[in-house]
This record gives sequence, C-alpha cells and structure tokens, in this order.
Amino acid sequence: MLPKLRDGLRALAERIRSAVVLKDSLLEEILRDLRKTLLEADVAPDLVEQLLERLRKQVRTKPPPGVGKKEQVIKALYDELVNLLGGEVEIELRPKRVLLVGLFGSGKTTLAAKLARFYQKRNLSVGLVCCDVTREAAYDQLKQLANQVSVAFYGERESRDSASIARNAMEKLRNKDVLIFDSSGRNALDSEMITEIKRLHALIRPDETILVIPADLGQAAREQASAFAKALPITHVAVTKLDATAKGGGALAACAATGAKIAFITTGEKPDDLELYSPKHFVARLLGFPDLETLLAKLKETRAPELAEKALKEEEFTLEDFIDQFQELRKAGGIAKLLDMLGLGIKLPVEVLELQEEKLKRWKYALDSMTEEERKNPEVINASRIRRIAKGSGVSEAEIREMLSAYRQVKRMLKMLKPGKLRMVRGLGDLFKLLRPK
Ligand SMILES: Nc1nc2c(ncn2[C@@H]2O[C@H](COP(=O)(O)OP(=O)(O)O)[C@@H](O)[C@H]2O)c(=O)[nH]1
Ligand SMILES: [Mg+2]
Repeated sequence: MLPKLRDGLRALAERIRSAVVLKDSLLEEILRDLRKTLLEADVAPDLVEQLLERLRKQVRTKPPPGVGKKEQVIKALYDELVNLLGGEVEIELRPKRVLLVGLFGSGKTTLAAKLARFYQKRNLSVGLVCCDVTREAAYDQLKQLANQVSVAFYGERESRDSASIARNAMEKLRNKDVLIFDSSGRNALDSEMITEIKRLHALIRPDETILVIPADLGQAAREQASAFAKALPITHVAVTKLDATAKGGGALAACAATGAKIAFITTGEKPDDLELYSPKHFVARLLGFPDLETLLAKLKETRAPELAEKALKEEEFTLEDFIDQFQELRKAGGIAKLLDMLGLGIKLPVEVLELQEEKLKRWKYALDSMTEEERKNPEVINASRIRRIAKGSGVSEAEIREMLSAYRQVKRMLKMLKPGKLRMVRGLGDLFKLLRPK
C-alpha cells in the first residue's frame, strides 16, 4: 500500500536513525525531504506547511530528560503524521442500519459486500439492500455480491423509488442485525442527489451514514468530503482503492482535515480487502514498524489464530501446522499482504506466495504418507524417506522437496519475527527502543 509514501518516510526515519549528530542543517534537509514526500503523495500544500511548522517547533525544543534528540524527532514525526492522517474511530458491533453514500464509482457497492463480511465475521447477521435506482446493473451487482458473501439481499429491480424499497427492506429483513443500504451515485453532488439521499436518510434513520471516498481523489477529497458533510449528516468516511493510487496519503489527510471520521479503508476489490482504519497503526506501518494488532485481528478472523499464537509463544511450528493453516493464511488476504502489514520487508519466494490450492492438496497427501515422527520433526526426512513418501502418496519427490523447503522458509520467517520483533509497537516507548541505533 502506498509504496512511494512508505519508502519516502522510511528513508527519512532511516536518515534520522543513522545520523551521527542531528545538526540543524540536517534537520532542515529532512524537513525539506518530508515536504517533497508528502506533496508527492498529494497532501494539500497548506496541510503540509502546517505540519512542517509544528514539527519544526517541536524539534527545536530541548528533548525531555532521558530522551535523545533522535528519539524526540522520530516521536514528533510520528505524532504529526498520525495527526495529519486522522483520529481514532470506534466502530460498534451491535445491530444497526448503515447507509452508504458517494459519487459514481467511488466503491459503495463493493464496500457494501466488504462490510457485510466484516459484520458477519463478528457474528452479526447482515442484509444488503439495493437502493441504487439510477444504475441499470446495480440490482444484479449487489445481489451477486450478497450471494458471494452469503448474506441476505433485498431489492426491487423495476422500482425507481428508493425510499419505498428501503421501507420494504426494513420490513422483509427485520430479523437481520445489520442492514446496509447501498444508494444511487451521481457524477456530482447535485441538488437531485441531495434530495434523494435526504429522503432516503429520513426514512431509514441510519445509525451510520458512511461517505465513500476513492483515494485517487487525493487532495481533491477535501472539497468532496466537506460538500457531502454540509448536505448530509455524515457519521463516517470510508476511503477506498488505497491499493490503486499514489495519492492515498493525500486523500486520507484531506478527509481528516474536514474533521471526518475515517473508519474504514479498502485495499482491493475482494470482500476481504477491508480494514478498520487506525492512523496510529497506519503510520507505524508506513514508517516500517510491524502493525501486529492489525495482523492478529486479521488472523483471528480466519481460523488460523493458532498459527499466530504459536509464533507468539515461540512454540514449535510443525509441518502439520504449516500445511493445515496455510490455507487460512491465504484467506487472511494473501501472504504478501500479511508480510506488508508486518512491515518487515521480508520477501518470501514466489512458490510460497503463489501456492496453489491444487498443490496444497498434494502436499496434504504427502503429509498423510509420513510417520508421526516425520510430521513433528521434518528434519529427519532424508532422501530415502522422501522416496518412500513419494511412493506412498503418489506425489513426486521434487514436490515433496519443494514442500519441505517452503516449510523451512516460512519457519525461518516466523523465527525472525520472534521474540523481539513481535513485541514491537506496544506504545511509543517501544517504538523508541526500536529506533535506537544498535
Ligand atoms: N483496486 C480497487 N478497486 C476497487 C476498490 N473498491 C472498489 N473498487 C472498484 O471500483 C469500481 C467501482 O466500485 P463500485 O462499488 O461499483 O462503486 P459504486 O459506483 O460507488 O457502487 C469497481 O470496479 C470496483 O471493483 C478498492 O479498494 N481497490
Ligand atoms: Mg454501486
């Protein structure tokens, strides 16, 4: 996500960390680079200048006792970036009605499916309602998505009266905990759109009205978010398509500047590509500190919590764990994404990242042909054992070797995460320790 912004900020943090002395001239240079990095991410110039001004003030004061200059600068940078990118928002897990609003193509309908999955995973039943009466395919798109994530759907293909659809939906889906209403988009926030949404809003009386803003708007998101907030009681913002643009930092900063509460971000088209937004975690990730809580939250959503726990408790991670849980890891949004989230820049080999379902099945056959000892302690598997396992399972020797090598690499990766690294970012104190030159 946002690789350019990430690389720029990491390079800055690294320069601070590796400097022998943080002279004023170097600090000015760093501030200049920060300006460039933020402007390139399409953060509005006035927001950038305000941030630099505050940062400059902070780094010119003497650090408090016990805190080094570098730590002070890094903390100030971290604080200011968090401040730039928004406040923390709490999303309540309880029955509610949610109305999604936004312009055409902003990602409302896909967000509806993502939110459906989000609440469903948290044991709340969900109904999706199509109140988009302007787009021909809207009904079918949402219905299909509802099917895909296995939640209830209500819509009226022929109707042009969104308020009436909403009324009927609340009746038909009254046994669902969370009702999510997808609304019509427009190319611009015109009076026609405002009138329709206001009518819909008055009828639904939603607990949450989420404005959907695509990240590729960059700093232009500020105008759009303010305009919507003036016309409607927006409670939250979701920033979509963060995977698809370099302007995401600008869009987040722009929304935050309007005082909007950014609650969700999306990083792909699939129902799982949704994250609760926390600027603290987000900035920690950009700066290169593993965002362990988000990772664990993701892992918990799948049935792979044991893997995380095992890694955390430094218990043995067996070949069986590897195979059983790899599938769950994949569901957690892709291994590459998880590693990105860990922020460690660990690169797994392609054969591990692109592990196919088919292959995993054959690996399971191979596992079935192993002895208890081999499963628990794969180190004992030598060439003759590989030959025997291949014969017993019908899986080629080469593939068994590949499996063992993939297992070893993942195990090595998990080891690298232990124990010092996994305990990171539990508060800023730890952040400092991490940044202290070794
Ligand atoms: N890459 C990417 N594409 C997205 C994301 N969210 C939505 N899209 C795509 O953006 C397009 C418009 O989304 P849609 O939900 O139909 O927008 P709507 O008109 O507001 O309902 C679709 O092609 C989506 O697949 C995202 O987070 N990342
Ligand atoms: Mg739509």
